[in-house]
This record gives sequence, C-alpha cells and structure tokens, in this order.
Amino acid sequence: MSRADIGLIGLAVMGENLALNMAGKGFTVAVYNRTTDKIDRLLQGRGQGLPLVGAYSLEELAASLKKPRKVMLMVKAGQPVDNILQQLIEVLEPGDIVIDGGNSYYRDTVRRVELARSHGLRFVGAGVSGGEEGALNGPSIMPGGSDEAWPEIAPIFQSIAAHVGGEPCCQWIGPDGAGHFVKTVHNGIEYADMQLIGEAYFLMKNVLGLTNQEMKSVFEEWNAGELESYLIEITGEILGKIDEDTGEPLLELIKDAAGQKGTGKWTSQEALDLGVPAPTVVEAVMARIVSGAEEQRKIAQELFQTTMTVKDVDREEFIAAIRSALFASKICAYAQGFDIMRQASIEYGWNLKLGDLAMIWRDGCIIRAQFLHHIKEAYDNNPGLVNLLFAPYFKEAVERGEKQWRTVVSTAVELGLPLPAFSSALAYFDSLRTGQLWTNLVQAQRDYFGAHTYQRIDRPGAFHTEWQSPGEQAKSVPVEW
Ligand code: NBP
Repeated sequence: MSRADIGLIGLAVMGENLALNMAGKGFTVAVYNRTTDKIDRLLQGRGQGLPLVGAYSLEELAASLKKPRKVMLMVKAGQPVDNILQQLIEVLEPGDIVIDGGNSYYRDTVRRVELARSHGLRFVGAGVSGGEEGALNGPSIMPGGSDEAWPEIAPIFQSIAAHVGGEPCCQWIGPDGAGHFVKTVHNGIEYADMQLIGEAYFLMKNVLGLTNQEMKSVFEEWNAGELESYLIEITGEILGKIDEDTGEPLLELIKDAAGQKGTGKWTSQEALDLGVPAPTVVEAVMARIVSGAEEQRKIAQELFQTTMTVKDVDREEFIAAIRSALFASKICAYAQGFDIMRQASIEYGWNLKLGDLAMIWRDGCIIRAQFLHHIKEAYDNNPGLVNLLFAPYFKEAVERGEKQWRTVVSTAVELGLPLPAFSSALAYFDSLRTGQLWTNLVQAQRDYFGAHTYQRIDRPGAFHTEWQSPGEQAKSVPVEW
C-alpha cells in the first residue's frame, strides 16, 4: 500500500474540508476522528474517489504515513489538543511532525513545541483562517513553531492555501507560538473590522432610516472602492436576505447578542500585557459583551428612554461621511493590530515580517481586502515603521476623512447612539496626535497618594513631592530610580 502524505485528525467542519482540499490537490490523506462514524461518512460521501484513507486508531494512522510523518490536528482548541498530543507521542517517532491547525492559545503552543521537542518531535502551531469555504478552497495559513519542520510541510501547505498572483497565502511566520499569535491578532483585527461595519449599518438604519435593500446597495458601492473586502461584501449579501417565513429582512429578526470564542479577548489581553494601545480592538470585544448583558440592557431601556429624534441630515452627504469614518477607523484598528505584532515580535524575538503578514491575509481569510496591499507597501517602503498611521497612504486617507469622521461621531453622540469602535478609534488618533495629554495630572495623583514619582519636562530624573505639605509652594525632590 502506498503510504499517505499527511494524517488529519478531527473531521468536523474545518478538518473535513481541509482533508478534501489536500486530497483534491493530489496528496494522499489518512483521516481519523474520535467518533469514527465521521470517517465513514467522509469516505462514503464527499470524499469518494479522492485519495483519502480511513484510520480507525492513532496507531493505524501512524502506520499509514510516509516518514517523517506529518499529522495535522483540527480539533477543538484546549485540552483535546493536549490529549491527542500525548497519545501521538506514544505512536510517533523522533523527527515526525505534529501540526495543530486549530485556534489554540499561542502560549499553549509555546509549551507544546517544547514538550514535543523533548520527545524528539517537531511541533507546528498553524493558524488557519477562512472558515469552512476557505478550508475547502484555499485558506490563509500562518504556521509557526519548530523551524526545521517548515521545509517538510511547505509543499502541502503552500499548495492548499489561497493564492494571489501565484503567491501562496502561507509563509513561515516564526518560532514557537508565532503562528498562533499572528492568527489570534488576525482575529482581533477581525473583531474590530466587524464591529466598525456593524456601527456603519447601525448609523444608516437609525440616523437615516435606510431600508435594508438601500443599505445593501450602499455596501455594494463601497465594495467597489477602497473599502473593498470580504466583510463588506458579505454584509451587502446579508442585508439583501429576506426571511422565507415572514417576508421580513432576515437580519432584523436576528437577536442582537453577539457571541465570541476567545481570540478577540486574547488579542486584547496581549495588548494589555505588552502595553500596546489597542482601544478599538478592546472596544470591539467589549461591545459584544455589552450586547449580551440582556438583563441590564432591558432595565436600562426602561429607565433611560431616549427622546432624541433623527437629525435632519443630507442623506448622500451622511452616507459619504460614514464611509470616510469607517475607513479612517479601520486604518486605526489595523494600526493597533500591527502594533501588537510589532511589539510582540520585539518582546519574544520572533522577527515577524509585518509586510509579509499583510500579504498572507490578502486572500483565504476573513479580513481579506485590497487595503492589505497598502500595508505591505508601507512596510516595504519603511521596514522600521512604528505605526501604520504614519505611512503616507494611511496618513493621507485619515486626514482626508477626518472632518467627516468627527461629524459622524458627534452626530451619534448627540442622538445618544452608541458608536464604541468609531469613537474609540477617533480617540486613539486624537490621543496620539495631541501634544499635551491629561496624564500629567494622573501622574501627579499617583505620586500624591502612592509616592509613585513623576518625571518633569524641564529636567531629567524621577521626582516626588510631599503634596500634603501646607502652603502653595511644592518641592520636587529627586529620587533614586
Ligand atoms: P470543533 O472546534 O467544533 O471541534 C470538533 C472536533 O474536535 C471533532 O472532530 C471532535 O471529535 C474533536 N474533538 C473534541 Br471536541 N474533543 C476531542 C478529544 N478530546 N479528542 C479527540 N477529538 C476531539 O471543530 P471545527 O469547527 O472544525 O474547528 C476545528 C479547529 O479549527 C478549532 O480549533 C477551531 O477553533 C478552529 N477554527 C475553526 C474555524 C471555523 O470556522 N469553524 C475557523 C478557523 C479555525 P468528535 O467528532 O469525536 O466529537
């Protein structure tokens, strides 16, 4: 029997479609699933006629693979990955490769790379984006971990990934948890992007009273310009759907409570740990949490009924303003995501190629967009770029839309309509560009009650003041750091 090129464990939505993708590209794939019915269902169903081999135990899976063996896991993130890795350690041999393609927490991946290494195995944490359709037709793949594994798995991964202009949306990201980290930040940016689009819809609906069909047309028009992206495209499609049963726009029948699986939270936590400003990403996570605070929202709606009326605004002008505000806010959200990756790369010594990451996301993933070319260009022109906002294309775009951005945010504030991501992006932009912030006072308060010291703008060193001393005169006393 000719041996399989790769083994795939986990035949749920992602695993099954990835196996079909690999087999469709001519690779022989040995498939295993804990609930073995799913193996038969695949082999007798969608997998018929393709080079797929069923394995009904991990021993059988190992025996069916070419050496060095490559085994990819597409199972639920967390404990299942640890369980299967432990079992694989028993049946694999030194030099074999385990690839975790799930949405694992990158610190778990760091630990698993080490564990696998201690058993002579190579471990790769590969972020896979694009959902079911991407898995089948070409995802964006972000592999990282044991560097020596890359030449072995590259032919398969670069073959099944999405391609743009002949280039695969899959490159080696870096050591240990770098691949899963980048996938996590991709998702954090995705949270912000989705939230911003949600706010644009909310404004058109509540300020302008547009119908869903009218909004569909607006999104279609936007998708032909600088906002062109998968998320804008699917939003137009969603707005156009009518519920079969009621004849109402389906979107309006969906409960407004958004769920989450953790990658937005991890991105936010990482920003906090690294001390990177990423308020729009954090707000996007918080906005989902607020949407789910059902009981409090119900009470607040009764307690604080709004009497605001829809403002008399010029419809076309306001739609254009929302578009500018959306683009400027989106630039800020991406600037924050790339800043998180830049700082993580420095902190963990990953040497991430930020421009290349933008290229990996050009297709196959949820945040795929034309816009990413400009990010690549920005880092090509200036590899040391500290913030995307400072690159000429983005600087000019934000400046062009700034006035309309402010109009949109202030209109919503006046009407009592929440715009957490639009307004946090604007506050981020304003905070970065404002010369003197309020934080001199915060630092003085910290020194007042906690002797945390402060720096002066007119001389070096750290200082403390006895703020409670009588009189108006206050002495800055130099302190040792
Ligand atoms: P799920 O995340 O729903 O996981 C289901 C799979 O995990 C099944 O094959 C199940 O086997 C297996 N599994 C579980 Br649960 N516990 C197990 C255990 N202890 N031992 C062995 N197998 C176990 O599947 P998915 O939606 O296809 O996602 C797979 C991974 O890809 C996840 O990490 C997910 O976060 C990530 N991801 C998903 C998407 C998406 O759009 N769905 C996109 C990108 C990444 P069983 O059949 O026996 O229960």
